[in-house]
Amino acid sequence: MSDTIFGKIASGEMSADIVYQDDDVVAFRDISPQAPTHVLVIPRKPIPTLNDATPADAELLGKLLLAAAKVAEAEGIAEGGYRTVINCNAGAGQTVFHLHLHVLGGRPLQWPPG
Ligand code: D5M
Repeated sequence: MSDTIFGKIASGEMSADIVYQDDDVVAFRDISPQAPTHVLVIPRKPIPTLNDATPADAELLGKLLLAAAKVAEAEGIAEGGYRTVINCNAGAGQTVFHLHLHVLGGRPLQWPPG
C-alpha cells in the first residue's frame, strides 16, 4: 500500500493537507496547486493507473467521483464550476502511479486543456 507517496499519505505514513477521508478514499490539497482549489482524491487501494482498474473496482471508482463532488461542495466551487481530471500514464502527464482524480476550480478553466 505504501509504495508511492500517495500510498504513504493513504496509510498515514506521510502527512498531507487532508480535506476529506472515509474508509475508501482520501482527498488532500495538491502540493503544487494549478487553481485556487486543487484537491486530489485517491482510493486507499493502490491502483497504479485508470488502465489497471477492473470491474471489481466499479463501486470504488464511483466513490471517487462522489467524493470529488463532496469536496467541490465543501470548497465552495460546486456552483461556479470545477473540473475533474485523471491523467493516465506519462504521456498524459501522470507522475504519481497511484490513481488520483484532480479537482480544480476557483478560476475560469479553458477548454481544451493543454
Ligand atoms: O499529478 C500528481 C500531482 O501530485 C501533482 O499535481 C503534484 C501532486 N503531488 C505530488 N506530491 C504530492 C504530495 N506529497 N502532496 C500533495 N500533492 C502532491 P499527476 O496527475 O500524476 O501529474
